[in-house]
Amino acid sequence: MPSWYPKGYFVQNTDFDFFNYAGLQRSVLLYTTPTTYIDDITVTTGVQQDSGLVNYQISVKRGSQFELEVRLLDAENKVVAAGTGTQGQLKVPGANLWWPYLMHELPAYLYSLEVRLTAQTSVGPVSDFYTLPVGIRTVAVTESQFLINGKPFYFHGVNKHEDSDIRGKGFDWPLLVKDFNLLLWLGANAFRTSHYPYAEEVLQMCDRYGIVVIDECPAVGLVLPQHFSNTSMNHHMRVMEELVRRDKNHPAVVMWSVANEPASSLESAGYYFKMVITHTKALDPSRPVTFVTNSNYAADKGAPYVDVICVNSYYSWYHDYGHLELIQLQLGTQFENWYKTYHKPIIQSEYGAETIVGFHQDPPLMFSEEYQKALLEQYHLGLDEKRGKYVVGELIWNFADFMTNQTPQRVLGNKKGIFTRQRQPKAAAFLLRERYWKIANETRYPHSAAKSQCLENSPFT
Ligand code: GCB
Repeated sequence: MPSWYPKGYFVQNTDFDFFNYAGLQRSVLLYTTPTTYIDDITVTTGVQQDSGLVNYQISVKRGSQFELEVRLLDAENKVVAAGTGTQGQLKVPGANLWWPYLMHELPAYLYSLEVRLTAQTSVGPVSDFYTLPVGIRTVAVTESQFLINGKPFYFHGVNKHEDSDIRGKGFDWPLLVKDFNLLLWLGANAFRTSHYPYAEEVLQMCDRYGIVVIDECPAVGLVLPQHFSNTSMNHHMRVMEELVRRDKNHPAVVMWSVANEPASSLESAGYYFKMVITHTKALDPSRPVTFVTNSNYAADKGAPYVDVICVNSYYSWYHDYGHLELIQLQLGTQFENWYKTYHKPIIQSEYGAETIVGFHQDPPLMFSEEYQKALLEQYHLGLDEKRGKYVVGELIWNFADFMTNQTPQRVLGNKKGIFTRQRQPKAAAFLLRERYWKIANETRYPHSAAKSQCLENSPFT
């Protein structure tokens, strides 16, 4: 420590652009179990002709003398299929599928899987019971499409953070309901859990409202060669095991993201991502896997292993300041380079501009609301060129302004939100709203007014 710091002086350094809150951020629940108990349930779903398939696997702890009864109930609480034992397949003729927001009515259709255990133990007979919401849907990726229930799906949504005034990162139901209200208002059908797993209640809301999730693990800031060591890789795999174990049964989760903006052009990143991605696919063969890159397409060593290319770029923000006229060319080149190299669907997983609410400037200058709007407009023109070809999504950075460390680059936090930290709209929110509803109308309900249809059905209006 240089001599201009007091002896023993310590400051924690973080290598990411959000605030490193401390303390308990979520509820802590204590629970008891019977001697023999249901430890875990894994559900995967499929569709065969007009029947839904629900495959279940149940793990029971501390007992060998037990019976399991499994029942699937529809939204009216009617039993539609039943089974026994630790694994099996339930068939639901004429199943109601789980669809993303705007592709079907709200709320999204959920069945309930009831698992009832009875066991003989040394202390006598015991029983255990668990109910799991189940959405029947399929996810698949082709060379140029992301399919949900066999239909091309276009992610039009946001990146978020668990962050707000007063509460910081602490879980807060009213805030969550407000955020969902805004997502539905916006016509957003998806978000990425940048840059860590969110509270389970968030995913439960996504299941209910059909908000599709790219579920990201906390691997943000893998930027130094030593971050790609075997120790780090093994730890990363354990983290993916925890994430998959926790979130595997959420129909809303359609893809795992194993990292955000790692130094994936380093030689060692190739082996590292091959191993982490292969491991994640083995844990959950039912979902595609990605990581979010900002490396050059020709240098990225991890991209060969992902199912979908998720690419971040900040044209006319972190370079070519003010030169909005370059965006379309640069974005088009970015997409073409990635696609010709990998022939995989692409999501623009971040783009945006820092904007201080209430700053106005004509002609648009950086940090003004007009600049954010103009930058988005240029991106949208570039995205529209490739949408329907092989670009399968766009996620704005960021849903709302959020707190960061203090640095000369940040004015009271990161201000790239389309909403303020208090969830008030900037001008860009209205622009994005028009766009998302337009995309929804074009692609989902070509003959009807999705906007009024969906707003009428919204539980929040
Ligand atoms: C990024 C990061 C995100 C930052 C954002 C920004 O690429 O993934 O964590 O907050 O850029 O605003 O610079």
